Amino acid sequence: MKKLTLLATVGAVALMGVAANAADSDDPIVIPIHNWSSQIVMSNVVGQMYEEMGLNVEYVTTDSQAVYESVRLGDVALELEVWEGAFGASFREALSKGGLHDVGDHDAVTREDWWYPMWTKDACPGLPDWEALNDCAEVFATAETGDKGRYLDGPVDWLKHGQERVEALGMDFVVVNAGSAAALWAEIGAAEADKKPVVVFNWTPNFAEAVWPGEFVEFPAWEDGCDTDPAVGPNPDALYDCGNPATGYLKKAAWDGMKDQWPSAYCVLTKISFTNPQIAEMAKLVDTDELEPEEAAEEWLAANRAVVDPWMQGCSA
Ligand code: TMO
Repeated sequence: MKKLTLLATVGAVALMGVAANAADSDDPIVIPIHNWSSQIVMSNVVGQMYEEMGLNVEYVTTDSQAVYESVRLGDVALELEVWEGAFGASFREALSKGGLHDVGDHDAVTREDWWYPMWTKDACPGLPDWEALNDCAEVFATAETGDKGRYLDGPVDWLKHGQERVEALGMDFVVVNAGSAAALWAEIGAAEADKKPVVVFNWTPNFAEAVWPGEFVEFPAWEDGCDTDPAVGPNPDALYDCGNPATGYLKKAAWDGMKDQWPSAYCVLTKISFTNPQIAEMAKLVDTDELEPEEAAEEWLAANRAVVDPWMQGCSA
């Protein structure tokens, strides 16, 4: 029964030239989904590619740090967006325990850090320097933060360590965690009409860069060990006294068992490499165009067959 289903599926899809290898399991490939749009759309794009190959796919919403333990244990098959700044530490930790591996980098170069829309510079002309930002802290004060500035950090599970950074660098800012990515965009959007100065967590590639020109705050440059060795960075007694990597990686990761259980899917994963504009477009289809992630993925795929078809054809049986 199992075999018949698989053969029928492979037969049908073979017409499209992207058949999965008969050695692929028909168990669902479990793909984890997190709480920012590009990751959700990219996961659907790759899931839809796998479905075109006759493979079964299931999506699960998971915590974006705990997922590395899930990949290591094979509870999910892969992770498509390992951002260096947010997840490098959890990824390295899981790597050292074993069970997952690095499937290579996307073409994309990433940055995640304190960010402001350009109008903010009118109120704080020394930007993007972090010390100039700190000298302007009162410009960002709100009823909630008293005479200190408000910094809206990402949702807690992204572990951005904003509070530790404020303490390590002696900054006059209060760190507030956004409940969702949407709360970050709402903060910028609400400030736009009056050109109110705001500083929030943001990243690239993202849809936001096409909507609000802006800049990242320049903190002391990231050095390896800034999050593990107090001696690294300008404050000899503190961790997190550096910015995030300004040219961070975006990796793919897989459970070690994936290549034996779904060799064709694994083969495609090794070839996948999205660029900054492609990833920004994935986010835009949801955050600006307001499509559901599944529809956004369909639309993205339809517009990018020339990108994905060679990856899939290169992995056909
Ligand atoms: C991990 N993120 C892209 C939200 O910074």
